[in-house]
Amino acid sequence: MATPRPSFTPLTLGTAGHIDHGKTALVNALTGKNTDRLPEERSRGISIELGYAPLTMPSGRQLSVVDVPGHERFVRTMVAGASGIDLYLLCVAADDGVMPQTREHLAVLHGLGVDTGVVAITKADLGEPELAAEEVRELVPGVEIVPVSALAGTGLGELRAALDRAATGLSGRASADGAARLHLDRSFTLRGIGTVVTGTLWSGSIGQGDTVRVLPRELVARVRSAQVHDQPVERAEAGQRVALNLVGIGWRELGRGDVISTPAADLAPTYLVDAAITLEPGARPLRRGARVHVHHGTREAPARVVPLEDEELVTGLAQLRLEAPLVPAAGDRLILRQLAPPDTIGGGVVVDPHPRKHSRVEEPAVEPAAPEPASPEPEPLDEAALRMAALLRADGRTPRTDNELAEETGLSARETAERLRRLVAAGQAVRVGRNLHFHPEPLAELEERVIAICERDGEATIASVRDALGTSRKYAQALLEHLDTQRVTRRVGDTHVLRKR
Ligand SMILES: Nc1nc2c(ncn2[C@@H]2O[C@H](COP(=O)(O)OP(=O)(O)OP(=O)(O)O)[C@@H](O)[C@H]2O)c(=O)[nH]1
Ligand SMILES: [Mg+2]
Repeated sequence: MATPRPSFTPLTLGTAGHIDHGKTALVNALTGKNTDRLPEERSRGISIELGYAPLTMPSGRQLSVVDVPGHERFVRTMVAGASGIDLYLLCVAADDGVMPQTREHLAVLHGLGVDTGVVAITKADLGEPELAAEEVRELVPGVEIVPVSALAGTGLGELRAALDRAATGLSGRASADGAARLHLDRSFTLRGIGTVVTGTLWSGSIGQGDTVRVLPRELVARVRSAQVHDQPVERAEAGQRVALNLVGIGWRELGRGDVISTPAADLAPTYLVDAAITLEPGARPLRRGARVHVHHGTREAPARVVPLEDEELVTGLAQLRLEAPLVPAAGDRLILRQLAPPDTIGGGVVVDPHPRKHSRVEEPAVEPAAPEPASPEPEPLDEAALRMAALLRADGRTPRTDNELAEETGLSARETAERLRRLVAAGQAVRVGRNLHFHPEPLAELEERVIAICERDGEATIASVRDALGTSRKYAQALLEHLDTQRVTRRVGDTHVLRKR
């Protein structure tokens, strides 16, 4: 089998835009593929997960499309999807105009350095496309704007041509040679095939027979086969969206956020990152110790910010002290989000992925230190630890207790605690209470929801959290106590209120 050399630079196009602004309908009209595949997406009429489709352009170029959800609760998923894209298709509905996630998605694109794209004024059969276009022109001066209707099928040819123009001249990641880096967005199993993972190859190439490392956990697997757009290839190249069939690893042992690399790659998980940060206009300056969520690739981690140049950070160098590991390289883009209220506040570029711990400002006496990892080097995870990680991942928002994990794995309480400690150090678990650990992803989602409750009601109680999340009292209480210890909320009698920033 010959490796087809793409005649065009492989590029990925990401949708962006507020909920219900017609992103998925437009991708469907352009590609013929409905990227809302989950039954829940179809019944609720909203996108929840990332969707993928190939799009053939008038020039013959094929773009990989990533369709993102617009719901404010799924911005984290949007950031993971946008982290691999080269150009955007921002959708603004003619009958609704510029809305909060129009702005927030633009902030994410800005933070990621994705400044090429086209704006579609969707649902042009409704409302006033010209009014919406006017709002867009103010927000993104100079961008090409095309009114379209997925329903009536109008404007699609113009939009394809505009996208083709935008793609011309983009260099993408094709020239990014060196070690392979694949940031995973999905892991699943196919009957008779086994573990399949997908993602965008940020650099290098990867193919059949390669032995690969899975970071941050340092697992090892072998590539049985590789595909690009459902076509088998001998080697996938930088910039392409890739699916790999892996052997020697179960699909639950890896997933979104993990990085696949070659053994020789100079990549390692880190808890400290020095970055050049730029906050969005209007974002509140960050003081030492401010807690943010840092997104890199398809992964995210809570962190404390230590401005390195001044007391407060608006633009400049900062050290990010991460509570879970990321796997960045120098020059990579980061996104910063605040949890309360949830919003994208800026972006940055990694200056040093493995700095020593330093700060220009003296340690304040009262600022609680970020929980320090026991050791910056993740300790090896054995079979039992991996099984626990898989169980916690599968349990999602209602994880079994540490005791139940011990029972399930047949380990003693001490052995279980030791495995959990290593999982915490590897960013695969977060301790949320005595006898309770969560996988970080569902925990981050729950945190956002509790903060939303606090903002709506002015406070959260065990009962309100239990009811809003449809969970039990036990989990509601553990969550609230966790947020208190993380200094996101503060307990006042029987209620919990957001801490003032
Ligand atoms: N009239 C009209 N309705 C449209 C058009 N495009 C989409 N819609 C409707 O708008 C609603 C939302 O469309 P989606 O494509 O799911 O919106 P989305 O931006 O993908 O939404 P999220 O992914 O949840 O953010 C659906 O009910 C569509 O049928 C259009 O061109 N004209
Ligand atoms: Mg959608």
